[in-house]
Amino acid sequence: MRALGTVAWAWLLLLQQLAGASHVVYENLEVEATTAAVRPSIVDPLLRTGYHFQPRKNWINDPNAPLYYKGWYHLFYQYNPKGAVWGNIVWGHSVSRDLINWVALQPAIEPSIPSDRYGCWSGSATTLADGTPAIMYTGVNRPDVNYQVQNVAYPRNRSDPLLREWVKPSHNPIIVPGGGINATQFRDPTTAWRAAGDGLWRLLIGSVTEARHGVAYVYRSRDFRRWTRARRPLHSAATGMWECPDFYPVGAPGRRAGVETETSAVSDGDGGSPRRRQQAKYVLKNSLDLRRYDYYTVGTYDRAAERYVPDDPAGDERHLRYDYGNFYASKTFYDPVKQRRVLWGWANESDTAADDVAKGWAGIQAIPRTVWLDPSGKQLLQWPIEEVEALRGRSVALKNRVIKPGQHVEVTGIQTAQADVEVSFEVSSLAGAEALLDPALASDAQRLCGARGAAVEGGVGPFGLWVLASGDREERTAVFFRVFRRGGGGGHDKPVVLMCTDPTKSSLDANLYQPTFAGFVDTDISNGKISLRTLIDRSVVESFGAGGRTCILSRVYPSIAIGSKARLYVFNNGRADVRVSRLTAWEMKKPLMNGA
Ligand code: DQQ
Repeated sequence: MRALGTVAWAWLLLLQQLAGASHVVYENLEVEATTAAVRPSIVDPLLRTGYHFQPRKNWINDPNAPLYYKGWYHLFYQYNPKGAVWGNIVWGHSVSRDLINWVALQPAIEPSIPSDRYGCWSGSATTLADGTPAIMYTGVNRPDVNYQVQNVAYPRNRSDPLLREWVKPSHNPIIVPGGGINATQFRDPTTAWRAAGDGLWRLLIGSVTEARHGVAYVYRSRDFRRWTRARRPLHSAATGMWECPDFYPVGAPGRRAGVETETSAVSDGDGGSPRRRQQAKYVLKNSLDLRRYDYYTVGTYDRAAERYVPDDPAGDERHLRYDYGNFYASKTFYDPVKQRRVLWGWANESDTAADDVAKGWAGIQAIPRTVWLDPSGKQLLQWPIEEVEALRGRSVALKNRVIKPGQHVEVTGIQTAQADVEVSFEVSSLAGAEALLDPALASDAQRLCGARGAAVEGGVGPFGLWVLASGDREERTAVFFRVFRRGGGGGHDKPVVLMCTDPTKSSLDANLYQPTFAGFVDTDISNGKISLRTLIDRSVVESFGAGGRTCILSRVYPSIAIGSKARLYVFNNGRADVRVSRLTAWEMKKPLMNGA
């Protein structure tokens, strides 16, 4: 490795990261990285996120076993206590009263038994009938290959609301691969649920078949100790390995209240009337190892057959995503305090591993999001938990401001490197929307955004925000919408709305990996109205389009627009006028963040 030039070395590390090589151990990185190219601005502490979850230092990846217990929210996470690259994985542990201010505790689960000696990988928590939380997680038990088994851990002291110590019973591992399962691709147990009728516990484990189909195996148990695999998996699709499956019920379309995963409630015989249960919708989410994103389908759970059926038969090909940007290995939990379902997701860096070593930290969690079923019943809506609004400080507003074609307007009066921005746009007319004639682009938001980025003038749009922009706008990250009409539809088809984050100009450093991210927005824009909310946090731009119908998180590393030099603009690069009916931008305070 030493023979590699510094640029080649940096690119190699970057490619490994992008290829999803999350399980690569960088044995000599700390040494090698000192000779690798590190961008001077990357280590600027003002690029370190302020209000997104992160530990004081080092590497984190997947959120694990989020739960609420005796007045405290708990978040565990994949953590390398020894460095800023993946490796030496233990379960970091932090607690919070409000999901915003966090206090770090000692790691909760570390390698200590034969069945987790070489790694304590991802898993979930289940609240048992007597209120005890149980953690199920993947252990790696061989040094040569990543041979995976599932273990359980219980709190040593149930009266400790901070759940500081976890005990691994001697009957671990409790699930081992068998019956043709690929033992190196068998991981990430879900929260367990208990179905009325037989009262058995069920959970899912992600894997891949010989035919390269992603698969969620169902395991059942009466006592949470002896588990047997069901004859058929809950679901499977031709996608490659499924990491970190998540499976949960959602409320009726448009109802924001979450639904608890059936656990203790079922044992009391009140799991809901058969009719109610039959109508309930479920979400199955999988993290695609090959492409490193989280996709989900909405469907029904056939308890008798122990099968999940997506409502949209093409759902496994269409890949509806929680987030069209940098967001992976997510996990939800039901919050009994606010009766909502909350989603956590990991956002990796998009610099190089050598940069991360120089910074001394890598990885954050996205702002927790409340998720619920859209009134259409076809997709989820997501919105930052309301608690984040407690961080809002000074604000400025724009009202009824028309942005003419080619114009931009600066939002002044507050610092915007760490800010929360909400905007309501109104397009004067959709008549000039560009026709979307190329079927390859019409079905691929990512390609469409690549071809028609923020700098390409359009009919209706691009319009939106330039965030983390330098005074001369040479550096800027664009978050925007663009409206198209479908070709050949006689003009009566619903307009197509594209939402895009374009960070290609986010830094003067040309060597950063800064792809555009995009998703279509399933919204009715016939009245010309659409909203955008963007959480800006120094090196994160996390956006929610049309009330959370489409979300995009992007990591960016400006070289000039840092700290007080970061500016915020509204821009319109289309040919139709766009009115900002209202824009409010708040400075965001820094919460307690694990001592970071
Ligand atoms: N990360 C964990 C695995 C999981 C992967 C290891 C997803 O359990 O499959 O750190 O990022």
